[in-house]
Amino acid sequence: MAEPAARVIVHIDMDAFFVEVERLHDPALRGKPVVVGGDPDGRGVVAASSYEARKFGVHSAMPLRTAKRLCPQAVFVQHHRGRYSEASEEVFDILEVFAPVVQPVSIDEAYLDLTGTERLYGAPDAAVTELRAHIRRKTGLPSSAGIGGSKLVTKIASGLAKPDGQRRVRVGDERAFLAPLAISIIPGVGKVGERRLREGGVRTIGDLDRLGRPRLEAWLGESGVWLWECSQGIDEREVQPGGDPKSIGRETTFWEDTGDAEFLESTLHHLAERAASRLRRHGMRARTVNVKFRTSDFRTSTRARTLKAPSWRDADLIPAALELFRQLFHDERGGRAKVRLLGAYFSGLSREAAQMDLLEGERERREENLIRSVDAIRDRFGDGAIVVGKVIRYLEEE
Ligand code: DCP
Ligand code: MG
Repeated sequence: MAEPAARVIVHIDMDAFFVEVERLHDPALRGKPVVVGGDPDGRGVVAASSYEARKFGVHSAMPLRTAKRLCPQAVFVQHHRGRYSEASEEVFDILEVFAPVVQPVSIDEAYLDLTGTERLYGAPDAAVTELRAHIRRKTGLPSSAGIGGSKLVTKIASGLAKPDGQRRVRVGDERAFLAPLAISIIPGVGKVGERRLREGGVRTIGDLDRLGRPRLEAWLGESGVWLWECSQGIDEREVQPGGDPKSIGRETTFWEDTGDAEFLESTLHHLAERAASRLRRHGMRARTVNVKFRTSDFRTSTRARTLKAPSWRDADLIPAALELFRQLFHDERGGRAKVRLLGAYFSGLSREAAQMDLLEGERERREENLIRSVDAIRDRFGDGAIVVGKVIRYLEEE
């Protein structure tokens, strides 16, 4: 029997994520040491630091005051949660289109399983170079990646490739790749584990390999076996697809609060359209349309409407969102409110097809196929590439 093809796993992690998102909003931060977390004289801790600041020893979770002492010339900025989740969603949208299986690990990090995509994408190195370039073009954000046959190896490789790099470890080269590295690089070997291993004379992963499995097992039991497996690059964990989302949406915060109803409506139209496209990409339908609205005095209101039947169609979802917006906008001081944040969300998500007669079913399937290809073209060439209205009309005339 032929051996099963080696897995092709990618670990991708955004570089200095919060810092880079802040740099999109304030380009003057580029090239400077930057610390995200807030007031350097306050009690907070560092959320993220730029690579320029890391040279001075600044790192995440360190008290801001310590960061200031180590790097007084750093620019200290407040953090903006909304900005990071927005950027994260944009990145995950790209990953989900690119890879058949995506496992989100944190706000800025994921494993991808690219096994079996070589015919489509070519060699994984080139595919990942293209993916990272695409992420940068679309979002302006740098990332790094590790490519290999297991989660362990790719996670370590992406860390070593940072910033703005990628590293591939070929199947069979794992032991040699890992041997010179310090044991602390193994995710899961904490400070205590490291101390204990050092006391036993183990400093590098190569030392684990030389000790061998029986001695490690006698010394540390189960953990010894696990450490030995790590030293061989053995890690059978699969890339697990993320579960179905509970809601899918898009929101935006304006640079300047605005009361321009026409501008707000067209923004909401765009947000709802992007969210609907995302819904279809997940192969889902929504039963409920929600609009979220925050005014300049930081009051947030939401309003929801339940559709007659779950839908994935722009023609059902977008008008419902616009209608909700008009109600909310009117109810806020008779249409004189200034808006800070606007969002469209779809919830009550399901996968099963709505009830319909046979003829409707056939028509719906054709329409669905068309919309999917429109979504695919938009992903590739941008929103302006196709006007959906025309496509749908063409279908109806047929
Ligand atoms: N984060 C945080 N608090 C921490 C660690 C991280 O708020 N203790 C946030 C800020 C980071 C983001 O999570 O920007 C991603 O964490 P990473 O560990 O991936 O760190 P970075 O992306 O900042 O840097 P790197 O280039 O090392 O990945
Ligand atoms: Mg990161």
